[in-house]
Amino acid sequence: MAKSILCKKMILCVVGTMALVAMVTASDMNVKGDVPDVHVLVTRDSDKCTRKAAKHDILVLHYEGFFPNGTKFDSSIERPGANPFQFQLGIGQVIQGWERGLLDMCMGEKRKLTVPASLAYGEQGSGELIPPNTDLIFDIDLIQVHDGPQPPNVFKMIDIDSDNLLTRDELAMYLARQSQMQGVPMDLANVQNLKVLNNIFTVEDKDKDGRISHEEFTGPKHEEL
Ligand SMILES: *[C@@H]1O[C@H](CO)[C@@H](O)[C@H](O)[C@H]1NC(C)=O
Ligand SMILES: [Ca+2]
Ligand SMILES: [Ca+2]
Repeated sequence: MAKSILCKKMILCVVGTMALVAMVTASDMNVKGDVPDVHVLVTRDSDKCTRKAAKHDILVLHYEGFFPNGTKFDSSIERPGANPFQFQLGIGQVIQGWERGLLDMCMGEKRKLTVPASLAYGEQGSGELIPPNTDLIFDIDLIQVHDGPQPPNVFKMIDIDSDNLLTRDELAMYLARQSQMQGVPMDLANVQNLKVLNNIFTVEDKDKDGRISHEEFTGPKHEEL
């Protein structure tokens, strides 16, 4: 995971829940007409579909990623050891294009996902590898699907005063606690966390009232309050 393009920005990935925020610019699951969505093409049907990928499942898969011009930028197969990539669906560990495009996929199925930049790495791109505003194409071979753990209720963890709204202060404190647990030096943490905080509010506070409601929050939470 750590070596994967899908989780390149380590600090953000460790923060986990918030990784999605740094990686996507549009994460509204209620797709509106004008928001480009991921395009899914099934390139091989599963022989017998015993299990379909659902939220919170652990997925084990091989993938190859391409730019629209055909250049391959990443491949789980070509890495040393060729270990398949493993992650939990539905908790922001991967780009939104995957979160959406892998839902209901059968074990043994192959898909080609065409992911608009807004559901991949957005205007920021990712490191040296993914330029800003780049659509990405992925060939996915889903090897295994199994039950994942119930993720922690991160919303509750952030919402210290339990009013079901996340303020900037509450989120800042949460990020500071996370950095401290990971032993990130304070100077560095302060700078990084401010960026993360701003990103999160830009993306998650959809009605721009300065607070993130339970409904707005796309990180791990339980559906019931
Ligand atoms: C293909 O597209 C990528 C991303 O836009 C770019 O970085 C790369 O230089 C392109 N390669 C060729 C051969 O055009
Ligand atoms: Ca609160
Ligand atoms: Ca809000």
